[in-house]
Amino acid sequence: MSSILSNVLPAPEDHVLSVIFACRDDPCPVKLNLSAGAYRTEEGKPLVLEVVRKAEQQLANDLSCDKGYLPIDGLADFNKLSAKLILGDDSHAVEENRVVTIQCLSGTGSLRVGAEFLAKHHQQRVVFVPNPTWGNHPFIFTLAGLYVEYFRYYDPQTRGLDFEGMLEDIGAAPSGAIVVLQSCAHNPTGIDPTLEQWEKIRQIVRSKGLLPFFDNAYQGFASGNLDSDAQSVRMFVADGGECFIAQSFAKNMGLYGERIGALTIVCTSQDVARKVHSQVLLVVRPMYLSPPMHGASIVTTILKNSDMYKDWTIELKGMADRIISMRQQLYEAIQARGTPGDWSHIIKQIGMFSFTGVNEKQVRWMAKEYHIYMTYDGRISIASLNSKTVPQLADAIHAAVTRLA
Ligand code: PLA
Repeated sequence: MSSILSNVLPAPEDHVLSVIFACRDDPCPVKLNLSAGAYRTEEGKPLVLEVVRKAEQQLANDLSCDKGYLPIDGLADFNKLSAKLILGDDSHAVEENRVVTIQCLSGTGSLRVGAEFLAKHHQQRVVFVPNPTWGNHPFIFTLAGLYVEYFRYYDPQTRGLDFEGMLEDIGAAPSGAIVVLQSCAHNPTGIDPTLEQWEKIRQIVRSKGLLPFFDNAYQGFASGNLDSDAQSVRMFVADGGECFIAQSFAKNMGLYGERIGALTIVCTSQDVARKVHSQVLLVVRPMYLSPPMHGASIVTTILKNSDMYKDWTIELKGMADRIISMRQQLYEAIQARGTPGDWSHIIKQIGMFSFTGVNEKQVRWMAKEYHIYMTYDGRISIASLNSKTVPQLADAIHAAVTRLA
């Protein structure tokens, strides 16, 4: 039979997916997957937060809940509460009704809706993203029809922020260019600017007339405190300027598979916000009509109820603290083995990941010899480690570094 599809070429190798597939196909019973950013408990299990279970029970018992379509922009209470979560209780922008928030499909969907909106309504088509950044950023913006360029971010020599380079590159961006900033717990480097540095970044973004687009995928996961992790965004919003924010509840509420997040667009006036809102609806409707209900209902139930909210912050802090203690354990285990080099970056970095500094050759070797999988840039998900797997990883890193320098 003739085939219409036989001319389809295989997709080029995707670095992240190929690691995931290699791990999936490895029959070794003690294989360790540190490639994807997914929180695991000390027992190595995925975690459903107790407060999420409680909210789900409550929703299941509420016979007034139906399964009708949500509006194009999602659940109204969800949008209001999500905006408050990132912008703060006392946000002037919210009080002045110049904030547009729409429920989207987690962080990725929020970025994509924002990108599509900008491709349609913004004259300047260049987007600057950090080098390196989350691997999906360039795809999301390019597929929306924008042009991706990079600003310097990571300095491999110091294993820290290349702050001078960052300011220089952002300062040289053309007027109106979109600048993607990760609000906290930068993926993959685990390195965030200090508050003083954020202030300098804000000044240059504003003085050059650039448009900040925050990716807020890890609020609460960096410090364990939701407000502290929102400081960078709030600094930009406080100056009255425009700002895009893609928000995700995948990590901080453990709702990965619910695909729940929000796009917030902070405008300069209520009138602008009204027009922007009407146009965002036109971006969403032909894409997926309206967003799914379950995740939004869970988040709304938790954010609305002060007891549940408090329980959530305690569980969130528990996850953040466990990640910090895994960093410490890994650092100590590497030190105890006398592995050559300075490994203090492991405890200095912030959030879910560690950018270990091991190279691609060493990563491939550890997969083959130790059945430990990480992305080829040497990024590991610290949140996927536990006390039992730390020694396994430290042994592998020690062997890889000493044998394959
Ligand atoms: N933004 C950043 C910076 C991310 O790291 C991720 C997820 C997202 C947005 C999107 O998350 P969401 O759509 O689930 O809200 N990055 C993961 C997942 C955790 C992945 O790439 O498959 C990562 O391992 O990098």
